[in-house]
Amino acid sequence: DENSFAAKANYEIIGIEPGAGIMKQTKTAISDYKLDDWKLVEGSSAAMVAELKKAIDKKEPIVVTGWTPHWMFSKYDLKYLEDPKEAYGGAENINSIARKGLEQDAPGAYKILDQFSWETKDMENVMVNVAEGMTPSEAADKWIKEHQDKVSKWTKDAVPGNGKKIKLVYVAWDTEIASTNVIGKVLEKNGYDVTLSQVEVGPMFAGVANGSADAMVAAWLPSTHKEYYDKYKADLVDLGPNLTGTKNGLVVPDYVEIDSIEDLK
Ligand code: PBE
Repeated sequence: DENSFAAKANYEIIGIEPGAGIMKQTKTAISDYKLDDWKLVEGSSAAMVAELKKAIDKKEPIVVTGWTPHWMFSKYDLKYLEDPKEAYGGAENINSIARKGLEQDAPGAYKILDQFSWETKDMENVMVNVAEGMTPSEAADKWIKEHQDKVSKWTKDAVPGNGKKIKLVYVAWDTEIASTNVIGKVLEKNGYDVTLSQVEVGPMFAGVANGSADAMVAAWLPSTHKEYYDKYKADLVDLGPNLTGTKNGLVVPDYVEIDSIEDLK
């Protein structure tokens, strides 16, 4: 019926970049919950947030793909739709991954990447500053300056880089823009000549696996990037979580009348 939430939201879920794990999870959700009339709209993380803002300004219904950590939760009143069928898996981790041979070629960088670990509130601090207008580089510098205690744990016993080149790959998700800029700066301060290279998610995994990139800190596991991880894991060195407790799902403004993915039917 035309007054249903679904009709008012145009049967559209506002998605992000086509290769993102959350897009695949959303396709699973559409099929698990039998949302045959719904379309998943491809776009970008930035476009998704822009659509969300537009809808909130007009108090209109909207459903987006969303994840935590994200600054949008501190800026807007939002809720995750309940996911009783667990199409989005549960809480996850973000892992750091190095290329094979990095430990021998750049032991200091390897050690720093291996010791890199922070919390949701740290990542959000950087993300909020970027969302409010700082460049990622400025926001990373500020966070590092204010958290020397954490940074010194990451750099403990790491030999200096002596100008050796390190290439980090990342995808332009707000979370990864934050983490990659921070760890990039920390590697620079330890004497490495660091390049950050923005790519799509498939090439990010492929690049570290084939050695054209040295590392990434952006593997959401075990579910979001399972497809990519399983494909390349034999050629990667998994350094374990740098952040625990992430979440993916469908997100709506607090003011909408539904609470569960089941209510989208
Ligand atoms: N995300 C943010 C990514 C991982 C980081 C949840 C949008 C994804 O879905 O692949």
